[in-house]
Amino acid sequence: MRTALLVLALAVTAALVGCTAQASTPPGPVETAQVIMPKSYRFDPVAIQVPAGTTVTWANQDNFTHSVSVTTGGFPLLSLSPGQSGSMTFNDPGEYNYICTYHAQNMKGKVVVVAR
Ligand SMILES: [Cu+2]
Repeated sequence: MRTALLVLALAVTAALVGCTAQASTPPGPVETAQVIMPKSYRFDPVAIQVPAGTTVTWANQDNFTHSVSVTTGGFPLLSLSPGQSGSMTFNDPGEYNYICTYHAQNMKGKVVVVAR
């Protein structure tokens, strides 16, 4: 019993140390599950970070139709008219780059999925 508690304490300490190391890294992805497409032709924030299993929502607030297409595949293509929102769920940790297929040169974003 005492050993189990000690192991737990060590695990918690390790987790805290991990958090501290992550917090000190320079500006990375924003921790949010909401991405806006404001005027004009961009994703905001460009890079987000979510825990595994999170449903991420994109809201098109621009005057043009945009899409969200994860470049590695395996995800639905979201095509969003002005004023529309769409979402998809990210279950596996990893980095998922995505583009708007209509404006692939200008509109690129990233979802970083971390283990819970
Ligand atoms: Cu677009």
